[in-house]
Amino acid sequence: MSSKADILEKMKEAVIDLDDELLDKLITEGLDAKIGPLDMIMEGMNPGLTIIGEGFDTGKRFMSDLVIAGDMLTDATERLRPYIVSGGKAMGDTMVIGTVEGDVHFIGKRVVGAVFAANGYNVIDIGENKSAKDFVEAAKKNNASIVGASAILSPVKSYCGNINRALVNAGLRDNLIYIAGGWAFTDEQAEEYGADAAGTSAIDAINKVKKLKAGDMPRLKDR
Ligand code: B12
Repeated sequence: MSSKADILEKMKEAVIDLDDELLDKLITEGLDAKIGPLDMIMEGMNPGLTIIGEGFDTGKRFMSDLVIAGDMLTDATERLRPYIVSGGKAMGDTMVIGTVEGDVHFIGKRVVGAVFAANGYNVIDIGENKSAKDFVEAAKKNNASIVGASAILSPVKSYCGNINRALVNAGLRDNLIYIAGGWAFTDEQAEEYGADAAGTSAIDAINKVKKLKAGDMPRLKDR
């Protein structure tokens, strides 16, 4: 049997080559070899996606490559989701998560949602290109204790500030944890836009939320 490193490397190559059949076989191999689903997504496939993104940036790849690679990751995440969720013990807390207005990227948001579900959260995914009003309405309706905003594109990251203001105006902000994240999201940006923390990955996000809840990391209002 191939080693974990071999399988992850082959997954990266399969994404770079846009070979969805091979990726599917490698996921089966990965599951048989008991490789964690998040390791497969973040250490295997994601580096391949990053290379395609960089190729797009420098004009070496087409938009269609981004779409195909994005679809491959979406299918893989859906296939692996039950394996991420299987350890979860329901604890009654609700997280509302969505991608901000102007942004349609959803793969990372789904991975974050799956990790929070695996940690016992009832996750309500409101979708992509969502306004501050949509976030507030969903938080109110579902009595959310966590709101997560995904902002992948640089020009839309500041929209996370609009969501914070809308949560404040609705009187919800003090009673919930607000976490923002996405490609290259920094702690400084999170602070500037009024979030309690920035999550650079799904694992980083759940770890920070656990610390914020336990009081081991101060919420923005207490800093
Ligand atoms: C796939 C992809 C697409 C797909 C999206 C498919 C889909 N359904 O999501 C499509 C083809 C639609 C697309 C479109 C565009 N894209 Co695009 N895309 C990508 C690509 C290659 C991968 C993104 C991805 O899914 N990564 C995998 C996931 C798992 O990683 P992630 O998103 O970073 O998520 C993790 C963390 O960020 C964090 N996280 C994410 N969300 C959240 C939320 C919370 C609450 C928290 C705490 C954490 C968190 O945790 C996640 C899991 O660990 C990236 C390159 C890259 N390396 O990121 C470019 C990229 C993001 N795209 C880019 C661009 C420019 C575009 C377009 C504007 C292109 C165009 N000219 O039209 C459009 C924008 C459309 C729009 N309005 O949104 C740029 C952005 C540059 C910038 N500085 O803003 C990138 C970086 C490519 C590049 N290098 O140029 N794209």
